[in-house]
Amino acid sequence: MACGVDSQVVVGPEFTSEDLARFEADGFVVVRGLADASTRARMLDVTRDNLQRLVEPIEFEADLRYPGAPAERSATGGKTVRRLKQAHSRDFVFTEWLQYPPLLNRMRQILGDTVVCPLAHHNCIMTKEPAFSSDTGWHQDVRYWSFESPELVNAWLALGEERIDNGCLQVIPGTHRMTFDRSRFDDELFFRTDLPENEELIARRQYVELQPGDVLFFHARIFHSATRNRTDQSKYSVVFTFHGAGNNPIPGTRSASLPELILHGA
Ligand SMILES: O=C(O)CCC(=O)C(=O)O
Repeated sequence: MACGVDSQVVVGPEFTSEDLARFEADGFVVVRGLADASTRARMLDVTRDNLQRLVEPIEFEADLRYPGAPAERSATGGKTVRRLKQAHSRDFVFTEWLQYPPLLNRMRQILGDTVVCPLAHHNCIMTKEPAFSSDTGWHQDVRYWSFESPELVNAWLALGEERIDNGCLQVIPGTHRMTFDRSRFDDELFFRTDLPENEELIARRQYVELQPGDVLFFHARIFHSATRNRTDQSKYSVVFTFHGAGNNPIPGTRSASLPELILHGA
């Protein structure tokens, strides 16, 4: 199977006990160089081709209208893509990625032997284009997801460099285990930045800068955000979410609207 390791980067087959302790305490951990150059190149080829041909399903920046986005699809820049959805069906390289032992083993360490990948959430190539990208406010991914338990873990693979200036993710460590009053969120369940009682927590943000091939594992309850891309180069990331066997989507919800992939370890 592809996805192997670049010769100059040594990646262990699984999390160390320090990684696991950090994930439990902070809600995130970065593994450097998990995806090799040939896997990234294949993913980038698919991304560029699908962007050029606007292969649906697509979420456009204008659909969400976050700050910085064009007001509508017919406006200048209105066809700027925010996400190529259903990444898994776009090319076999994504199936290979989901089965790649150094990724899957790590998910099994957190979620248990049988790891399940919902196709209804994430399962996308996140695109952040220079001219019309947007700011994503502080949120928890599970806010609109409906599972028996909120214990889901995301794997965010950087296809290129992710830095502060091109809108890398920001996270607030430990928030995956905190609970907050509803009044601290706005109508769309973004954590409000205008409340003095939220300031101290937001000040604890950490910027997660990534090199190509690095993977950010983060809990779907952790608060995260990102700014728009302020450079002249596109930023692309491949994102999937996972849960353990027994944590089922609630019937009738969007989370149960598509099948799930059951991933068995090698
Ligand atoms: O890159 C970004 O703007 C953040 C994306 C994100 O967190 C999300 O869509 O859930």
